[in-house]
Amino acid sequence: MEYKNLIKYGLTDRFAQEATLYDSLYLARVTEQRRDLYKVVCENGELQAGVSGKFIYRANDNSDFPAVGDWVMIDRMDDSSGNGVIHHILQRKSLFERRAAGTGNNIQIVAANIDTVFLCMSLNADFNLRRMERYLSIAWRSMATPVIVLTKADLSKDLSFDLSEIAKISVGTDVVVCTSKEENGYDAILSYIKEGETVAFIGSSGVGKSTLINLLIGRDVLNTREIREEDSKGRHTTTHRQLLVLPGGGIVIDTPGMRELQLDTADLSRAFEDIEELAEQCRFRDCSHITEPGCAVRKAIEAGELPQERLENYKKLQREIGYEGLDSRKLEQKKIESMFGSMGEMKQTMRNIKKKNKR
Ligand SMILES: Nc1nc2c(ncn2[C@@H]2O[C@H](COP(=O)(O)OP(=O)(O)OP(=O)(O)O)[C@@H](O)[C@H]2O)c(=O)[nH]1
Ligand SMILES: [Mg+2]
Repeated sequence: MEYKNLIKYGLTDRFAQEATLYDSLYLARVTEQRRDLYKVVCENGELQAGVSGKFIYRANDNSDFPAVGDWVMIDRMDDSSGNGVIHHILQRKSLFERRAAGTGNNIQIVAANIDTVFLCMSLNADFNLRRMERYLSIAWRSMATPVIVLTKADLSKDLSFDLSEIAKISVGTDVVVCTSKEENGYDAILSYIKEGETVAFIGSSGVGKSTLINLLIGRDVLNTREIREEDSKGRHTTTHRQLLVLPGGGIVIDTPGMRELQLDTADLSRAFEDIEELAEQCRFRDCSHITEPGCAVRKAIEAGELPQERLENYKKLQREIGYEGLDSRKLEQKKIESMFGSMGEMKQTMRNIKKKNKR
């Protein structure tokens, strides 16, 4: 099959090749998702689609369902006689996923098959190094190359200080500074968007992701809205993920503002330093502070030095992030994984970055 339209949407030989394995199905890319209804684009244009029953039957979690950016095999080329049915997802080359706060281990797919992920944070009140660390840690796992994008440079009180702060955590990741208030204020980003490649913008609500994409497109195709005056927080203007083609040839994915990411162990330790310090004095290193003799945490509760509630809250969060019941060696490993994905993935991403920078 000769593809023209899909090449504009980032089709590479590797996906075209894989698609030949499926007789009587058509290749398409997911451009939008609203709950279980998808918009996909195929060689003949856009159509609406849902997933086959097999997906629902076989899926273990959200990552088994199609996401924006996925290449899929679908049963028709237009939806004039009903929505299309997605039968397969082609093997993903990258996957940006996150665990949402307060949802246990529920995984959300932010975008699939992206080459570069712009981790956006604004230089106003939203500026928060810990949050950028979390973004970087999920980016390492995704196999996409992260780029730190600092937006709203016009609002920074001390740009050189902010940049020196970011340098402390950026570990080899490029940092780009932007503003929509100046002509060409977003040019620095353009060099990262190559023809046929897919980039995604992620970050808190209100940092200016959609504004930025509108500027890149040269038209206001996406809704944007002022942030709240009282606390500089965004209003969750973008409500679903969407893939768009830039006039210059790249493909961009806009995403809704991320609410807080789930805690990882490092955050847990920081937030519950008192308990972790007491735990070091427990007789057993892997004390669960329930029935073990010589438990310093329970002793502190009995002495009225530590509220029982605090221990319960700590355990609840431990359960949420799935670290409960791990011994200290496994816990250390988990911490490393949560920072960098596996070491192999981190190294691979580092190599990708080096290769990219050479080009
Ligand atoms: N001062 C200043 N304001 C900006 C800049 N970029 C965007 N804004 C404003 O910030 C507000 C939020 O921008 P959006 O583009 O809607 O933010 P978003 O990141 O897409 O937000 P969600 O869709 O809610 O995730 C709008 O009022 C923009 O005009 C900038 O560089 N400087
Ligand atoms: Mg938006």
